[in-house]
Amino acid sequence: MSYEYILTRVDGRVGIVQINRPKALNALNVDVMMELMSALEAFDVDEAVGCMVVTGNERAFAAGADIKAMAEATLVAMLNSPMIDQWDRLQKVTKPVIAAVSGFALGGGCELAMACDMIVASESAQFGQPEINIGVMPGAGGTQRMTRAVGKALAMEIVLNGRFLSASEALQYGLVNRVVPVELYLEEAIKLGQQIAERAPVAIRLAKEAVNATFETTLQSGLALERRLFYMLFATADQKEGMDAFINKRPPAWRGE
Ligand code: DAK
Repeated sequence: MSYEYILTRVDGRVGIVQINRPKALNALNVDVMMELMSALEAFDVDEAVGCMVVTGNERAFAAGADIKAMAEATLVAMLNSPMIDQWDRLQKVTKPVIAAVSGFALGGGCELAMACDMIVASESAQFGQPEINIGVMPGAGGTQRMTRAVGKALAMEIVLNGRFLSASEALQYGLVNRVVPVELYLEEAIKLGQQIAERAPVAIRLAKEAVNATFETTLQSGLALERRLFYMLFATADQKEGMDAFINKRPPAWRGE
């Protein structure tokens, strides 16, 4: 499959998608988002891939939705646009997705990173929801995911006053998993992806589902879901393999079934 706005490759068991619109700081239009999601969905059904990394370049992960493409849009055009469906597609990806972020992750770019399962940031990463500066507000999850990640007080400043978070602040407030020097952020994200991709695939899939369910449900329902998913794993060969390997002091050989 050839793409116009993204580059894809596989490193070990990690599928990597790079947004490649550097002149516009990787601004996200419908085509970029559709290509990105098509690539992730292709990796999601590829048995050779266990985890995905989404990245941009050193200067920008993505500086937001494409303002030039949106500037003249009507309400109905926005309503009918397939843009928001792309974030919904990302939520349906079953394998873990790591955002490797350097430079600007703003507006829709920040919302894209936050819709991933983990974020590895470079020291130069900047996160923000500056939509207020152009007369609108976040529309692809910024008010919801940012608030859940950093809490109401800081989210209000970010959304209402366009405050950016530096990489170290993002780490301090729990928005990102780790911060590494610029020259290492992609390598670090791929390394993390490789470690996850080498684990029991069905357990990884259900564990991701359970953690993400936290944001959708009550504690009691979440605990009930977790328990059912846990029991389900006893129908897999990998549960037998993992426990037998532990008991016999040997490394497990996962089959993904
Ligand atoms: N859109 C289009 N072009 C952009 C862009 C953007 N978001 N960000 C940067 N660019 C372009 C610039 O126009 C410039 O292009 P030329 O003028 O050279 O042709 C080029 O990238 C380099 O940018 P600058 O010259 O501005 O570079 P600086 O280093 O001076 O500044 C900056 C970098 C990131 C601070 C600045 O570019 C900036 O403020 N960019 C805009 C950031 C922003 O406001 N982002 C939020 C956009 S609104 C939804 C889906 C998505 C969304 C909402 C709803 N639904 C479907 C419901 C998301 C909305 C947004 O993200």
